[in-house]
Order: sequence, then structure tokens, then C-alpha cells
Amino acid sequence: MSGLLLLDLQTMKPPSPENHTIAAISTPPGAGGIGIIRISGEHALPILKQIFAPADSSCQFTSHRLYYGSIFEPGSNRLLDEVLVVFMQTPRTYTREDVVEIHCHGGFLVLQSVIELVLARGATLAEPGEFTKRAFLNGRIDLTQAEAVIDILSARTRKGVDLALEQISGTLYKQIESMRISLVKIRALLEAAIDFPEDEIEIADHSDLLNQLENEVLTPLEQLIQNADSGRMVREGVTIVIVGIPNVGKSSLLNTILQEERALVTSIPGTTRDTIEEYVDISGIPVRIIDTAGIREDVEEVEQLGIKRARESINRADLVLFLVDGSREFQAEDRELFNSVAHKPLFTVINKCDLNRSINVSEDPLIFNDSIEISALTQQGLTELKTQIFKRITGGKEQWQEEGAAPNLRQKAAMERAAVSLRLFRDGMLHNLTNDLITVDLHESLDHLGEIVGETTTDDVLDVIFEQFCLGK
Ligand SMILES: Nc1nc2c(ncn2[C@@H]2O[C@H](COP(=O)(O)OP(=O)(O)OP(=O)(O)O)[C@@H](O)[C@H]2O)c(=O)[nH]1
Ligand SMILES: [Mg+2]
Repeated sequence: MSGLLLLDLQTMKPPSPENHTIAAISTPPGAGGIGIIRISGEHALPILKQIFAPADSSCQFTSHRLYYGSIFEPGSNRLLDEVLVVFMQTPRTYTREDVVEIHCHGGFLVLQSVIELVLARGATLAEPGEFTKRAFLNGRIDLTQAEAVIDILSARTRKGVDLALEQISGTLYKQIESMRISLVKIRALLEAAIDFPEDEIEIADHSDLLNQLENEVLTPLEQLIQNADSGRMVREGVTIVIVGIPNVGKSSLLNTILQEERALVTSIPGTTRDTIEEYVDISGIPVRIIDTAGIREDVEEVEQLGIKRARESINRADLVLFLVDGSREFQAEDRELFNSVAHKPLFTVINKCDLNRSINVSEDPLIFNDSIEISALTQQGLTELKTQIFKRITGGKEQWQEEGAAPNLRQKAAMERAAVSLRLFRDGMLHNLTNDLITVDLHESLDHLGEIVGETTTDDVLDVIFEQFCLGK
């Protein structure tokens, strides 16, 4: 029986690899309340029928209905699990193929034995991302929507989820499509003029076309390219390192930002030996914040190693918080440390402002201009500190503006290529080059826009994208 399933029922030949039925455990490894096995392809339902005994024997496997019953091993009749199953008939499914989901108990061994049974009945284990790849290849979603699925799975802040959801709903796709439609219209007018010059086809004069190109394509495209930076920050996050000489309150600041006693705090200089890293959500940006060993000279070996790690973290930082103790005078060690990190984007934070101030900020305008005062102990200035961090990592933004889609790096690169061709095309029009010359650039820009949504994307690029998925998605 299982051998038969490997053959196409009409041609009695093995199905081609593109449309074989695939299966995978779609829930994460480890114990959970339920674990789901997903099967996609034309044999999904026949496989289910062989291994599932419905509690209600009149069960017709109506599409999109949940059925209760058990999974058993045909032949031995051994019970493998008590389950709920759903059959979803093409095309209203994730992959646009027939899809079956088997909702098992969440234990790994149970899931393992059920998936093995499904594979023995003729399904192939899905590659990472293969379900989503099929959704894309079968035209249910475009490439930007497929990439947004990766984003939603890996989002680390609510803002990241929101951006991904917007992209899944097709916002970016629609924007790119509307640009492509505008370009196709322009191309049609220009090509008509090439094909039928003697007919003196009424083509809009070039200045109309130029306006159209600017307003409907170039300007929105440039806006999208700018948004890519916000997108990158929300997807990848940024790294911030707290730096200072011993005892200025670095670990206290980390704890205050996290609102948790994460790092040891004592009044003894040299408390923190290793770097301590945690994630925190600052206005939607996942920020990796690193507390470091206080940097000073002439210390014993363990502390030296800590200081070496601190220096390494500084090198990787997107932003350095240079922390000083406002209740003491600014010291030669502070200044030396500042000079050694001054090549990084940084700003000075004066801590312990709940105590009497001894630091003289007017002495060093370079160090104290734009500095802010906080107290890690009383949390004074914490909101302002987060605002300043946000401003500095976003290049001056006070908060997120509603700007629409935020492309990822791949999409941005294709947009930039499209913009280059579009500017060449525009210059060609401005200089009244012949239509057949300038339409070459127009064709190229259309191709680059097509790469974004997946219409002109090469197979190796597709492979790279879908490899980023986890198994079962
Ligand atoms: N009054 C006051 N004391 C603070 C403040 N922040 C930290 N402290 C105290 O300063 C001392 C050192 O704090 P830590 O957070 O351990 O300082 P650190 O910079 O991490 O020190 P090392 O790890 O040794 O480099 C502790 O006694 C803290 O309680 C503050 O804002 N106000
Ligand atoms: Mg510390």
C-alpha cells in the first residue's frame, strides 16, 4: 500500500520532485501542549485516510473542519496518538495545495513516530521553508510576503511584528506593483512611438512623462530606500555598550534599564569582570545592551581579561554610552578612556545626579556637550536617556513616523539598482535621446522591480531566502 503512494495514481510514475507531497513537524522541538504535523500535496488526504481512524465513522473529511480520532499504524494497528486533524482543500490553503494538519500531543517521541509513519506512507520530509516556498511558487504570495513570514517568526519587538504583518498583507508588494504599472504605461507610449512613427501617435510630451516618472515611481522608490534603515534596525537591532571607569554605576544602569537585578552591584571598584549582555526593547528597536568591566590600568589578570572583552565589545558597538560619576571630579582616567572610545558614535551620561555634584562639565565641552544627567539609583532621567538613545540610533528621529513599508537589505539593493536605471532613463528623456535607446533603461528598471516581488528573481537568490526559514514553515 505504501509503495503505491509513491507513484502518481494516473501515470503510475513517481511524482516529479516539484510536486511531491511534503510533511514536517511544524511546531518547535521540545515538549508542548500540542505539536502539529503539516502535510502538503496531492497525497496529503490519501495518506491521512490510511493512518487516521475518526471517532465518528461517518466522517467525510469536509474541508476546513476539525475531526477527532486516533493515529494508528496500519498493519499492526498500534495506537500512536489521540489527535485532531484538519483537511484543507486546495486552493484555500497556505501552500495552495491540499494541506492536512495533524494536531498531536506535544511530546517529541509522539511527533516523531507520527511523522515517520507519514513519511513511510509516501510523503517526503520538507526542506526548511518549503511550505512557504510552495505558497510563493504557486502564486499565493509574492516574495516580499514570503520574506515577511521570516520576519514575523524572528521579530524581537512588537514593532517588528507590526512591520512584518503589514508586509504580509501585501503593502510593499502593492507599492512596487503600482510603480511597475506606471512604468509599463510609460513604456507602452514610448514603444508605440517607436513602432508606428509614421502614424504620429499622440504621445504625451516628455515633460508629462517625466512628471509621472518622478511622482509615481522615483519619489516613492527613494522614500522606500530611506525606510530600509528603519527596517534594518527593527529586524536586526543595534548594540549599545556601557563604558566607564570602575564604580561609576554601569551595572546599576544596566539593571535600571532592564528593570531587573541582572548584574552584581557593589561599592567595590572592579565588581564586573565579564561582559553582560541582555536585550531590551527601546521604542520598537531590539537593543542588545552590554555592561562591561570598568576600564583601568594596572590590574590583576582576571580583571585584565574583562577589560580586554570590554574593548572588544566597544569595537562592535553601534553606540557607546560613556558613563561618568557626577558626584566626583572628572578624572584623568575618565578623560583617557573617553579619548580611547571617541572614534565611536557615543554620548556622555552623567550618573549619580541624586548626590551633590562635583563634576565640572564646563571644563570639557567636547565631552559634556549634549550629555544627559541620570540617577541609576532613583531612575531619574531614565525616560530622557531612552529618548536620546532612540534619537541617536535612528539618526535624529523623536519617534517612528508612519512611513509605510520598510524594505530589507535584499529589497533595498534591488530598489537601488532600479533607481539607477530609472535615473538613466530620466536623463535620456531630458536629453531627448531616441526612444529605443532610453527604453533599454526602462526595461532594466522593470526587471529590478520584478526581483523585489519575485518575478525576475533567480533560483539561487530564492534558495538563499528560503534557507533562512525553520523546518515546518
Ligand atoms: N547614589 C547613587 N549611587 C549609585 C548610583 N549608581 C550606582 N551607584 C552606586 O555606585 C556603586 C557602584 O555601582 P556599580 O553599578 O557596581 O558600578 P560599575 O560601574 O558597574 O562598577 P564596576 O563593575 O566595578 O566597574 C554602587 O555602590 C552603587 O550602588 C546612583 O545613581 N546614585
Ligand atoms: Mg559593574
